[in-house]
Amino acid sequence: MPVVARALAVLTTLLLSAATQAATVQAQAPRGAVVGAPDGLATMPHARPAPRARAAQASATDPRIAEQWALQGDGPMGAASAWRQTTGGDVRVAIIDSGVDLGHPDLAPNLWTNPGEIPGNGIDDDGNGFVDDVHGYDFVDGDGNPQDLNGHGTHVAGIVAARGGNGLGVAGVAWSAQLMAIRVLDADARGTTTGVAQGIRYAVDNGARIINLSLAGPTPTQELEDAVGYARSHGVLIVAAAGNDGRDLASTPTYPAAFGEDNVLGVSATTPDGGLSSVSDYGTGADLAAPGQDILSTALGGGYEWRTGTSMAAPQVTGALVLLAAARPDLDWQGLRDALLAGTRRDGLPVQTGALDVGAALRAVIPAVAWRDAPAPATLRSSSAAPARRTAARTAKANSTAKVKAKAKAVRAKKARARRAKKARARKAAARRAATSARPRRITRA
Ligand SMILES: [Ca+2]
Ligand SMILES: [Ca+2]
Ligand SMILES: [Ca+2]
Repeated sequence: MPVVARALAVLTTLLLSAATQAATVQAQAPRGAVVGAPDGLATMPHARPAPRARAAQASATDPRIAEQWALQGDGPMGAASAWRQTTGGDVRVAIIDSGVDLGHPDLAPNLWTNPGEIPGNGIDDDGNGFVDDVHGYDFVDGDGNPQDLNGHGTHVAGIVAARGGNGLGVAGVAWSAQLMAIRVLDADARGTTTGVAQGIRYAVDNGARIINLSLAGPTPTQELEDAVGYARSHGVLIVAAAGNDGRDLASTPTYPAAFGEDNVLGVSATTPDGGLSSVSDYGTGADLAAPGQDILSTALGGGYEWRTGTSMAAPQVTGALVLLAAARPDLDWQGLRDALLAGTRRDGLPVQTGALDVGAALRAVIPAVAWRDAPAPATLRSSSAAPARRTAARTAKANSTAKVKAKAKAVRAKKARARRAKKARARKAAARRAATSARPRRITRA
């Protein structure tokens, strides 16, 4: 218990210092509890996974796909099977974070655009209460420009849906989507629960089906919980990072992940080995786990970078939900959630279900007749398998086996010819009988 008490004291200290920061940035906003992005941990270069050649998954033309370990084959999270069914669509998904680098060439094609808003004229053209909100809104500065000043939200957005197959950079779990950029974290990736609640309501009111919240805070404020309930009543799923304190959420809960509402999916982070990342929170409140360590994605200024944390795991799940919603537009939030959780791998991770498997999730909702399997691997002919170390004895045996086989084949061929000849004779006889019996009928009808 003293350990827990110390941990809470440290959290409180961080909370207070951060609260001061947030208050100066957001003077006009109502006071709210502080939330932070649970990572900010740029991965050290030596931790970068080595590129791996994957001829079997050449469909993504993005040049850095081989460095995205989570998306290789079906091993980490079933991406290969999923991408044979769908690579995304126009599913609207809100990234409530530090904003998005709106000019990033691997993100710009997948940005949501508010059709009723004219940019830069200082007028709320579509009357939704927000001026010039073309791609989303900035609740930190209170304007229509949710440009990222930290890099966190840009990284998260790329994991969900960096444009795939465009010959550029990386691919998201979904190759296409409508990314709504909602800025609630400042340049230090700090914000308040008030801002997050505002962001959730904006996302819901503007048609997002899924909300990604790669952020967490220790305080379950009523306004945050009300916003989560607002999303639920409008059929919107919320995917939340579990937090990066390496703790059990049962004793040290983070919010919104630990809220009891069933439209909230808390996500823990896994390593390339499939185990729980040492930084990841876990336990009650963590519905499932997903790859979160050494994740390559989009960076400010049109670049790419690695990051580690549950902030990187949540958007894998969000991307998976985009694929599910694209494949089955008829499913409501419960259908999407049930399919996602039904597909998880129950492999002993300390989370409510198991590890994300987007292929298995899709398999749960795509009819068997419509399911596209991997092409069968080309079979090797015996002649192409070089008998480099074949001994004389084995060669002789093989030759003798070959002779026996050839003789058996000749016998089979002779029998087959005989059968075909017999069938042909039978067909001719049947045709003659038919012609004979048909003649009187023709005459009768005529
Ligand atoms: Ca507007
Ligand atoms: Ca406008
Ligand atoms: Ca790309």
